[in-house]
Amino acid sequence: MNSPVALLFNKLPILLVVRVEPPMAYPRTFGPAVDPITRLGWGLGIISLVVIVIIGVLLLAGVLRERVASSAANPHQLAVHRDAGGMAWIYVGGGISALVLVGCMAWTLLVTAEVTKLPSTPALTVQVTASQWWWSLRYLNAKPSNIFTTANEIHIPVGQPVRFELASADVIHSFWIPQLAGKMDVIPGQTNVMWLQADQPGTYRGQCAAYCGRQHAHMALFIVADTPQDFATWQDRQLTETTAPATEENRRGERIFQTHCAACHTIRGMNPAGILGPDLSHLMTRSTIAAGLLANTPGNLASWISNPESVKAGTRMPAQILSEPDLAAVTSYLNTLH
Ligand code: HEC
Ligand SMILES: [Cu+2]
Repeated sequence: MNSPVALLFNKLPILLVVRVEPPMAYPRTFGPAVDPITRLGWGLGIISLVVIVIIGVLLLAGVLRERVASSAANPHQLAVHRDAGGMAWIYVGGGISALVLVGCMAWTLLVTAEVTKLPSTPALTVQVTASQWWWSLRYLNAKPSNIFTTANEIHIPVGQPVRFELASADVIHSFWIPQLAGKMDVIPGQTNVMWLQADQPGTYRGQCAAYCGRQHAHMALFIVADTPQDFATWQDRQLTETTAPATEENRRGERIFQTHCAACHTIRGMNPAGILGPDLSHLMTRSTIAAGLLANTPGNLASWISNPESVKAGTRMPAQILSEPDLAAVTSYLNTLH
């Protein structure tokens, strides 16, 4: 069953539907915090190519140029012949190269200044805390009751600048959503500030971009750029508090959650409220679990909860020793967290 041929045939349909443009392709970008960098990248690339072509042509011309005739006295001896004023070529070549390089440097500095300049009136500020191996997201608000926390999936309103304050709970990570912004390191004991803006609605994939341990590759994040109405709806949903579950099964699930999980996880409106793991208040509004590793389906939730280690080796969430019915009850309860 598991022969290489069978594997190939199992995987073939997946290979065929792989999108031509991978989700993190950055030759094409979608916002003012990154578009100048993209233009710079293309520009420097094209200039480098032109330089290579010019030098290649000159080199070929030099190699192929007919040599000045050897002196008649000794036909085996090549004449070393220098045009008067040949040094001028060196000055011209050196001068042009220097101009091009200084121009590239100036362009780079201008772009750097442009993309790092924080917007004076951001639509919102999100505090991002990176941990091995997931992202906690706290949406700040002047009104404390409007502050909420979520994980891994950052909703923002389309077409508006959003400010990010980046902190780390453990090691160095790097916050990178290639289609929307350049990389920014996330360093323990320091808060780095950056911004981005998405000009088109859609989901943009991001990834931790500094090796941060065993599951570094499974530390993805998503920016979902919503229309202003969709964003407002999402935000209102995040602000709602949990209510007592409707069925006996789910009430049991909630009790199991409180005894087994709430030391690490928060559900808005419930005590205690742990912060070692992602906020689960509105878990069902997220499309993936475990930082992009699994689609958020009831089956994946159950296998994650019963044995996270088998899904994401090294994860900071310990395996839960739960009976089958208890696991079903807690999973069913989590499925009510819309
Ligand atoms: C010791 C702390 C701890 C305990 C106890 C714990 N978890 Fe977790 N949990 C975590 C951490 C840390 C993560 C993030 C793992 C990752 O993505 O690498 C996590 C992730 C999750 C996720 C995925 C959330 C997301 O958005 O990616 C779910 C669901 C979850 N836990 C449910 C539970 C349930 C249900 C229980 C109790 C049966 C539980 N956890 C007990 C620490 C804990
Ligand atoms: Cu990381």
